[in-house]
Amino acid sequence: MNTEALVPWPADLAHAYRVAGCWRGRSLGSGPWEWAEQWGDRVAVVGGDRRLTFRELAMLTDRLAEGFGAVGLVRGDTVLVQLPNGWEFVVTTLACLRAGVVPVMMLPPHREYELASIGRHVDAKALIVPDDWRGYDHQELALRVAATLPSPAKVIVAGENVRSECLGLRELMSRSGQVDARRRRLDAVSPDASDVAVFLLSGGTTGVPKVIGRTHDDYDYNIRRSAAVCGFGPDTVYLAVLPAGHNFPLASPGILGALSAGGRVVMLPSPRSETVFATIAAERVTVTSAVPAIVLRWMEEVSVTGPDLSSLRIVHVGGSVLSPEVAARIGPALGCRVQQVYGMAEGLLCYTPIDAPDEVTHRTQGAPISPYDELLVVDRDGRAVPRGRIGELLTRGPYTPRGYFGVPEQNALSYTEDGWYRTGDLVRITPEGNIVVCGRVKDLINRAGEKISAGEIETLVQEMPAIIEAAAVAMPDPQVGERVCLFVRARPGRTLTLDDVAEALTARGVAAFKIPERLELLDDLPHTPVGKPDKAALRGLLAAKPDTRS
Ligand code: J2J
Repeated sequence: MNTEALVPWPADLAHAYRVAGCWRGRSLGSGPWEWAEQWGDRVAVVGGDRRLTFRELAMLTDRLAEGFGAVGLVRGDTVLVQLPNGWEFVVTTLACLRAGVVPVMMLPPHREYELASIGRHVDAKALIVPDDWRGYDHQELALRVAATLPSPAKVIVAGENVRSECLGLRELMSRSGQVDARRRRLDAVSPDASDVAVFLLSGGTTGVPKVIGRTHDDYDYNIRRSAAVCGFGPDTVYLAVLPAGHNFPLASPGILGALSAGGRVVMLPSPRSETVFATIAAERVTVTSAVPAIVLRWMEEVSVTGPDLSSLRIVHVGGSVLSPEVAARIGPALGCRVQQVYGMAEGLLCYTPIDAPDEVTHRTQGAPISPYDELLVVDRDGRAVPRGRIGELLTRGPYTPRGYFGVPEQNALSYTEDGWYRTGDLVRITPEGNIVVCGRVKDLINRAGEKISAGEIETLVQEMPAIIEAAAVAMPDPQVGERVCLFVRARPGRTLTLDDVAEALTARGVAAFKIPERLELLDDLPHTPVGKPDKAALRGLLAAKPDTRS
């Protein structure tokens, strides 16, 4: 990895965060053995038909970490991890943290376009994928992508059907040998706490790859504070249903929060109500996290005669706007409490307190996890607005890095000169210090918590010969919050259908969740005075002309 492409915290602040005890100077890779020493024989991870104790988890982590070394992956190398929620995801992530190999958290629906552009950007040395997932051949995809990357990249496959050109993940972790000796060897090459531990993907507002390097120090603090605020402990049974590569299920407090508190993690690759309810009952799940779109489905499909959800104490809801009305119905419907979570892969995390009054839980997105989080709400000219007024939220703090990896021009837009991250969210702060998300100024579509960059879609469809100009706009939707509507000025005499757009984007290797779900052809797009498509006017057109499909 090109470490010069990272943007570090200023040295004086880094020092202050250490002195304050936020940064403990330890690698996240030391976690599994520390946990094993405290909770050795208790079950740590459940995934498919595997149940791993903390001790087994530590041993597998070490075996895989050493296996990475044996195939030439060394500290500082980046690997694209595209695994569905299963025990392999957990072991792979921990082994990366242990060896200092940096996982880039891709999502299972990503295809050539995302894997190749991110893989090039981070100079990936390997892709770790399932053999086959939901009828799609990920090995084949990974081999195609690997062939386009600048450095020779290995394809490591989780599953049974490993092709001869690929390496088997299970084989890499089937190493024999002395456990303690291996542990010492790995301890000796442990990454520095200031090294990047994981690369998370940003929702993004342009076509530029935006990856966020989270250091061991910062992510450790993020996890520790989250686990404390959410009351995680050895009795926690956390169900991971959102794609585990998202910051929310991974570390808010999620999988890493539960394990580091001595709790248990149940990995489930699907948020389907039936499976989720059955798993909650079977594993006595106490807490899970979901985006509002998924919680809505659970609420619709839970029935009084349904399975036993009595173990469920808390649902964390975040990722997109949750209306106060829906928030108020979740508790009674699922028989648990709600904690709203407002977070971002870039850093800042806010939770409503576990024991907050309904007013706070239903109507706010909570308060930051750290007294060192700095918040600034500004108007369009960047001036602070009076407390309680709406403006764009800027933030800095001990777990909010100062820039994306390797994109200085983008960083000049997304961060202020003095290191504030521009969230692009419009918020107000209540007198009690809770954040209320009121809208956004960034140009993206939030589809069931998945962020889709309008600019990225526009750039891609503009490659189609039939299109002169295109603008992607969020279309409100009762199920998923927002869907992508594409406004297009087509070349005279050319026809264009939604299917044509879907076909072109699919052929280009774009993830299915980004594909527009409505197409509106216009003779011309409305423009702002500076000549950009006028999105406010387009949203107005949508409001006046609701979707008539089905
Ligand atoms: C409204 N909008 C929200 C909320 C995030 C925990 C929880 C969520 C994310 C996440 C995360 C929102 N109400 N409660 O990483 O660790 C929108 C905002 C924000 C953007 C960040 C976590 N919670 N959002 O969603 O990086 O617009 O992280 O800036 O995917 O989601 O998106 P992302």
